[in-house]
Amino acid sequence: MNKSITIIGMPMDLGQMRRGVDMGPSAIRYAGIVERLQGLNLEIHDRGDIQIGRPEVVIDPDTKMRNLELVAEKSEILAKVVDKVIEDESFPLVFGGDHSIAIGTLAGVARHYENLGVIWYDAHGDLNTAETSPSGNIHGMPLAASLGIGHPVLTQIGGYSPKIKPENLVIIGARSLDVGERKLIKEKGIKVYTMHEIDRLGMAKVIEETIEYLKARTDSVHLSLDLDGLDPTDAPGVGTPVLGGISYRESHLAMEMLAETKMITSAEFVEVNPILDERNKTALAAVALMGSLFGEKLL
Ligand code: Z70
Ligand code: MN
Ligand code: MN
Ligand code: MN
Repeated sequence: MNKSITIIGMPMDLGQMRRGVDMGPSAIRYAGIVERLQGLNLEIHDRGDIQIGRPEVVIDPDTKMRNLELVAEKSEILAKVVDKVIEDESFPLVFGGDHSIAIGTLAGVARHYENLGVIWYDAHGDLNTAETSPSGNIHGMPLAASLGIGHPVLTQIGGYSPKIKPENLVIIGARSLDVGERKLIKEKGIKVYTMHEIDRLGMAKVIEETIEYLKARTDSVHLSLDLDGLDPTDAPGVGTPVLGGISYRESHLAMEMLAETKMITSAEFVEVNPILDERNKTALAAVALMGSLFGEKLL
């Protein structure tokens, strides 16, 4: 893992309908992320937030997609910032914002690697397109877009497509998948550890297998962690809570095991919504998990 880490706030809430997720980066900072990572002898640069403003909601009459052009415009900016951070040999650590921000993050990251691996830690697949989406919300589409599937305005962010190959992807924590997403997972042979596998194998085995799988085929790995991957009792401050999720403890174990491998080269923590939270619990969980991801140990 790089010694230098650059925090990028991406307070974009345009990919879904609930306000408040734009305050995610602030909530994570209030929960003490900078101090926490400084305590690990890392060089932390917080470059502040990318400006989103308060644009008017626009629903595309043809595709029913929410804020398509706005999400694309802001994603291009994020992609450039992330690209520059990697060029400067720092580790990009992005705070959402809703999960649509991953389109921009991955556009900035993937151009630097031949075979970028992705761990998608989430209750959802985020594999919808305008055609399969039940909501028109772009936060349900970033993984499809990054695979080169969906509206060209989304797949072409950064000027190239695809960002990742389906065989370089591992989804962990899935328990809410739409019909079109299931179809795509089968078609593309995407590796998914649903809650069923996590219950059955245990998180240690799931992460061991994930590491082995990605080591064999990728040259670096991006972690995209949606806080709704965790159970709502441990992370209540998310827009789309789904019962029966990954526990706080299991998540720590996952982060600790990933830290040991030093294979993660970029990360994002998304969907923290302090308006829906209980005393900033979800942001505090995110900070604690980042501590583990960056090598924090008790002894
Ligand atoms: C649903 C959709 C979603 C995050 C909810 C939900 C997608 N599959 N993604 N929360 N992060 O609307 O596409
Ligand atoms: Mn570059
Ligand atoms: Mn998500
Ligand atoms: Mn989700």
